[in-house]
Amino acid sequence: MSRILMVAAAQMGPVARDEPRSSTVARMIGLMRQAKEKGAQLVVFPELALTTFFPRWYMEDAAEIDAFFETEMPGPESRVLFEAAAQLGVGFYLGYAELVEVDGRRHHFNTSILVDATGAIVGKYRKVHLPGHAENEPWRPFQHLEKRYFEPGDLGFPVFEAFGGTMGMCICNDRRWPETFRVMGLQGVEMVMLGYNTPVHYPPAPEHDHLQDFHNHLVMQAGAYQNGTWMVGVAKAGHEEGCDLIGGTCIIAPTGEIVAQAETLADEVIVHDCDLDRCKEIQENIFNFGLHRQPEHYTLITGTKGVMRPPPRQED
Ligand code: CDV
Repeated sequence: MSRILMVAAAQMGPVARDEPRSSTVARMIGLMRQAKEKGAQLVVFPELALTTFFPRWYMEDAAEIDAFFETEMPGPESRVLFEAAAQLGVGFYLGYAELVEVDGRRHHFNTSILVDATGAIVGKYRKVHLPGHAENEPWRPFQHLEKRYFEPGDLGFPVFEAFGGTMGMCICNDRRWPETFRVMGLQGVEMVMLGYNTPVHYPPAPEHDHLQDFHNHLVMQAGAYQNGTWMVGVAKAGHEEGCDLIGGTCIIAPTGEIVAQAETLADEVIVHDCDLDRCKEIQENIFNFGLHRQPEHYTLITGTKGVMRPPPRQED
């Protein structure tokens, strides 16, 4: 028996600061059509796909900042994406900046949604691990102000029964944290979707710049294998507003093997027939959690945020 889900990873090239959402959405619909022609049932788009990666700029003006956010989803410009998906009969994962008001308080999140083949939202995730900093740091060639513009997600790492399987979402920096995958793994996740914007240059440790592509695949392949899940990682890539973003969009099998990978730093669609039943090869064997995990030894992971070193050894 097999449960095949053909998934498409829709990498996007740069989005300029002044590119209107209507143009970005038209590009995305083009990618969606290509994906459908290849037979895809589900299309995964990048993080913050509707706009340029705005956390690279320091801004103080609330209206200027909020212009990058969506107050409704679908909104006036993104509605056509939902309509195209429903008309084509494909689902999608979309990353965007979300602005919501709850009890008179405004909240900004770095969000992704899962939309089914009828155009209905069936899942939402808000980015938990926000990298970067909150204040202007002029020594950097560009800023990474996610801690200024977003608050950490408040939804945890939910999974969703959709597309014939158990689907999970996370966003960019989340992929570097094993906890992200394990929390979804413990809910039986069978496919994790993730969009990212990752600069080649990492100002706090530029000696690692040449390792950006390696680290990108390293963490996603490890997360897939250690939880026996399919993984779809999708970049916004290329030279965006003076900043080089890595590509490396890929689809990873539950064994940790990359089975499809983008070749460019531009708009590009790759697809793969993912047999969700292959998750069992790992989940029922080497990483059979129920059989092999020893959670009583893992309490530090949820009980502690930073490093807790042992007390210094007493001299005799
Ligand atoms: N958008 C991101 O979360 N980017 C981070 C960079 C700043 C390291 C990432 O983990 O790729």
